[in-house]
Amino acid sequence: MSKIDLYAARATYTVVTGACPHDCPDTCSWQVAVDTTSGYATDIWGHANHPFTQGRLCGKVDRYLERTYHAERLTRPLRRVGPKGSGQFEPIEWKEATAEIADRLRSIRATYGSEAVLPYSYSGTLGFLQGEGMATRFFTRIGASRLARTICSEAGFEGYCYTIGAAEGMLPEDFAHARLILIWGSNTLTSNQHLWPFVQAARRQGARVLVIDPANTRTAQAADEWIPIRPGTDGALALAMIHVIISEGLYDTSYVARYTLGFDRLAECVQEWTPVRAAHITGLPAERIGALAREYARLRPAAIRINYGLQRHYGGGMAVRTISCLPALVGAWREQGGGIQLSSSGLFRQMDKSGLYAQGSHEGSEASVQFPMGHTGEDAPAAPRTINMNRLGDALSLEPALLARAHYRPRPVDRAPTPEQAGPPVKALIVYNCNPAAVTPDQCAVLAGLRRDDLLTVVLEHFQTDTADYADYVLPATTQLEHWDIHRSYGHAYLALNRPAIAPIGEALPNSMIFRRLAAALGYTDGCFAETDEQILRTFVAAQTHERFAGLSWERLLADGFFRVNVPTPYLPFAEGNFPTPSGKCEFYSARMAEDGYEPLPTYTAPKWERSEAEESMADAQRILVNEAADDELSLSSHNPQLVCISPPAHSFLNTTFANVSRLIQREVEPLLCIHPDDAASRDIVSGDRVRVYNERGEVELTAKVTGNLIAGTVLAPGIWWAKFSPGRRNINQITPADETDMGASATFYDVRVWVVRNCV
Ligand SMILES: Nc1nc2c(c(=O)[nH]1)N[C@H]1C(S)=C(S)[C@@H](COP(=O)(O)OP(=O)(O)OC[C@H]3O[C@@H](n4cnc5c(=O)[nH]c(N)nc54)[C@H](O)[C@@H]3O)O[C@H]1N2
Ligand SMILES: Nc1nc2c(c(=O)[nH]1)N[C@H]1C(S)=C(S)[C@@H](COP(=O)(O)OP(=O)(O)OC[C@H]3O[C@@H](n4cnc5c(=O)[nH]c(N)nc54)[C@H](O)[C@@H]3O)O[C@H]1N2
Ligand SMILES: [Mo]
Repeated sequence: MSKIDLYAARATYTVVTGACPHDCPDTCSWQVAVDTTSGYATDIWGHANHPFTQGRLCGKVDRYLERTYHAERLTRPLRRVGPKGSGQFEPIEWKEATAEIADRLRSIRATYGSEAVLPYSYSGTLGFLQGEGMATRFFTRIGASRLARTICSEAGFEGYCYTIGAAEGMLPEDFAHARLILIWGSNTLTSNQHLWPFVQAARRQGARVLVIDPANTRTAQAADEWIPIRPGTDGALALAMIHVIISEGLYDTSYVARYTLGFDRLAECVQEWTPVRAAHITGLPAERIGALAREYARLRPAAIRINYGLQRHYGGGMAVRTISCLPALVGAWREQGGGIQLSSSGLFRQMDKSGLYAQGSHEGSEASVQFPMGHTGEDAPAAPRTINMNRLGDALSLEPALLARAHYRPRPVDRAPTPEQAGPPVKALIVYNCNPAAVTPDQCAVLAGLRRDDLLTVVLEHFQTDTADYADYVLPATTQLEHWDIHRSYGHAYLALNRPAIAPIGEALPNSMIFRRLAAALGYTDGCFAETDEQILRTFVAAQTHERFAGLSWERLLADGFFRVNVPTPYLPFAEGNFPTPSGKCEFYSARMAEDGYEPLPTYTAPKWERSEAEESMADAQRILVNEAADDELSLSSHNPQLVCISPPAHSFLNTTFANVSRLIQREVEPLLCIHPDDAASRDIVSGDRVRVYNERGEVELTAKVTGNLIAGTVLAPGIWWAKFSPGRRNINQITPADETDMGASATFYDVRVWVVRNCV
């Protein structure tokens, strides 16, 4: 018997349809059984009718009830009583908390101006309302600094859009029709599980599945072949593939002639990109590169799935831009099962969000489609400054030169402000849907900022996270079981409605209500703070007049729980060109890139870790000299070369979410460092050893796992553990850089080198 029938048969149960709020391409629809006598949710499962969820939740969200009813859920507002970071708080009343916060905000704005207030949020929930909906109303009203939400996907997004025009491409269902599937920089079985049934369907029809990844991930192990590439070098592989496809005449001449721009120049610029050259860079045999290019061009339809793993490197934007040229070159877009998928967020780009944000949103780039409040370069002169979230450490510095560096500059043509133009120091940080003390790069700098006594930090949370420990006020927020929302997806074509299933736990409130109360405490009486959550969402749905949303209504969402954007099935968006680029073609040559300060043709942008080793170790040595054990470090560095360190998602966590649920912690065991047997042997490391992983930024202690499922020269630390549950209360973001990618000023988490030594203590 299906779950829904099971509970329908029980008089005291109701079943409520909702949606998973998490940052994952799958955006599942779920159903929750609630015991109406107690009001408790007792069961949760994937919606059986949802064509992509297909009745299954992942191992993490299967535990959503455990997380919701966790003994450590925050249930009352808290005020700090101990030093920052100590985690010592006392409960207070909501009224007191909002009044005190409003007082502090008023005096900060009077002294330093509104830009001294900085919102900080990312992807705790991707809901339109509990994400940035009400928050935007609040921060726009205040005139706070804006936040460029760059921590995840901007580089790839920008690179893709320069070539294709928008974040649109293949839909996941169509992977079932492919004969060749390249999974490129994505651990699909971990981070996009619901795509896998379609990959399997293709395999049953004889498709080959290849995984291009520095690690032999569970996805690579389940595929036909692992193509072990050095991190950050995918652009070189793609250039060599283009070289082979063009030089051997394997491209689709008529597709190229009709629907692409700049082929001749592309052909010229890839001439030097022989497989031999790319082999030196990528670590792959030249023969394998040549064969891959031929397979890709000949096996039709050919599908590529890129996720965001490969763009967390300095050249990430250019790499994605180059890879996105491949389907047009071979005409893969013509067929069902051919093309590429990065993100489907562009399917929702015509949604009208102006009413949602009420005060007038300030969306600049396409990037803001995925995460609202994106960059605002073209805004009215009075627009507040925009701070790059990756540079939180700099943003919280009282040094104007560092603050200037934290300003958002997504393109080479965007100039940095001078220290004099940097604006006021950040005096108030309001964090929601985010755990910056654990997830943001250059953790030492972030924590130094969060420790500032003169900084007002307010954290809206479910749990006492690493970040909440640094708050002056912690405000308890509701989970997805307790509030309304609407979600769109970045991995498929469905919108989903989330209905609350249970009453809020303790005194927790939805983010929307917390911002309403803060607005009220500041004396704002604007109508946009009076609308209820349900009203806001109804109005939002009613405002969608674009043909893609024809048939969408509130009633329909209530009845079905989800809605497929009006695009044809199968969806072959570029079978006859129609690229949403300036030229309407797939842009091998991009004039827009030239204007923005880039090379207009695909080119290789090397990762930073590849920079001259000598140059780097000199600089590092100088910095390390100021550390204690300096002599040790210096002598070590000469015979202990640095390793590239990547820290992709752990299977059982979602960033730091779920990393406090004991059953999921048990599955991940402990904070690990996967290391190749050769790299381990030369350092005298065996599995189970505690190792120190460090560089000039910081250090973290991990447990070694020696494994051949990784290329030599690269280590891998599955993330993201809570720092406070890690040795020395430090996690992997101790060693990650706040440096920005080539495009979109995104994060370069995986473009970093570390020393690894066995810990002798
Ligand atoms: N279980 C789980 N699911 C998640 C998340 C999670 O934390 N846990 N996170 C969610 C989030 S926030 C996001 S953004 C999405 C997408 O998340 P992604 O970051 O795309 O995650 P993965 O799919 O694991 O892809 C990362 C893969 O890329 C590989 N990789 C790293 N560097 C390179 C490189 O330079 N080249 C190539 N070819 N491969 C490289 C890694 O080894 C890893 O296997 O997943 C979401 N889903
Ligand atoms: N080293 C390393 N660092 C990384 C990455 C990596 O691969 N390696 N990945 C990066 C990526 S891709 C991403 S997307 C970021 C993600 O970074 P974050 O956006 O910080 O994501 P989470 O760690 O999941 O933390 C989200 C927090 O929001 C809270 N939350 C959830 N729902 C709500 C709500 O409704 N209201 C409120 N107030 N709070 C809520 C959760 O309790 C949780 O503590 O991390 C980045 N950091
Ligand atoms: Mo992400």
